[in-house]
Amino acid sequence: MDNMFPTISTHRTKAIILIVMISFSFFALSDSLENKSVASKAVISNTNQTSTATKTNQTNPNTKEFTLVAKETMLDISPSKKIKAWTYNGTIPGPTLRVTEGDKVIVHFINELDLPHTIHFHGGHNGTMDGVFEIVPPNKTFTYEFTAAPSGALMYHCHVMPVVEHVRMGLYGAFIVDPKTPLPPAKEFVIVFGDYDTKDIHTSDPESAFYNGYENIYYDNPLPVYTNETVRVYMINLSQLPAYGYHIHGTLFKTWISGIWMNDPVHTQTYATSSGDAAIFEMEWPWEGKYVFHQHGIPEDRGAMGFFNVTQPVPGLIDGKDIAISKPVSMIDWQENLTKVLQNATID
Ligand SMILES: [Cu+2]
Repeated sequence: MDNMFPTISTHRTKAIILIVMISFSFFALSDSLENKSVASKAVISNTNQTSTATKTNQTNPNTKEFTLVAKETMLDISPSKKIKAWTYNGTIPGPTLRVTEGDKVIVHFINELDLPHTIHFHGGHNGTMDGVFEIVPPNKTFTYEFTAAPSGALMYHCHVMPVVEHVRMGLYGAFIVDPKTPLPPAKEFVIVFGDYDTKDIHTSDPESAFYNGYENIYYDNPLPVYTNETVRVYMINLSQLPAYGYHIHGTLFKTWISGIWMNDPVHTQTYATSSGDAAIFEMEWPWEGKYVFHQHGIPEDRGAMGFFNVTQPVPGLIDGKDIAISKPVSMIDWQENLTKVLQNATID
């Protein structure tokens, strides 16, 4: 743990460069997207666009618009494992897409890979937007459009067969739908559980298991929270493993089963999700300390282990920025930047 802070600071420069590059890509794509009619949904068309951008529609606050580009990406999933992945926008997992229940969601999918792919969203939508039968060939695009529902921790992933291969290669991410009524304030984290094997992409016994695309990512870079701060975890299981329990130390936690807000929470010490399922957890600690979380059993020894670093609030913390007291704090951008830095991705 002692070298944690130097590690982060040496990566900070890389992170800033990456953010600048992504910003340029964002603006470069904006023009081309402005010209794309929203009404042109469900069409497969030719494209030469290249971008890692996601964007929100600025003209209508109830429309959330994103672009996901499937591309071949060399990236690290541990200090010793560099893999040739398939990604949405250059990382495993792809970007977290976050909307509010009832929003119109528009997702422009650009397939820059050599094989057909799709995006299948969990949650409600009609069959033409399901990302199963509307196969998107190489160098083609597809626009998904639907109304976000229900609220909860949902997900997206490629659904071309063999699905295990397409997901495990990296084509997956979190899709968070917030309720229309704002949630109570909390410090929020997204944890997407995945796995990989460098020798057999179809194995049921993968050598790597990880949160947000990198082995032991939050053991080496613990999640920072404060005593008595409400912590909310959106846990998304896109591994190909059997259901192992997610266990958190030093506390019981409230669990919204399947990650669906309309469910009543139950109190749990450990909660197992299967592949393709999710859960929302809420907890807090009155004591300072390091509180481990992990997939209890085999995956914890293959990289699915991290911890919350709980410290006393210090003077000068800003409510809603540093600490969640009366306002929420999302750590999702911080998490995504950390994954980008650690994966050190290069795109062909
Ligand atoms: Cu695919």
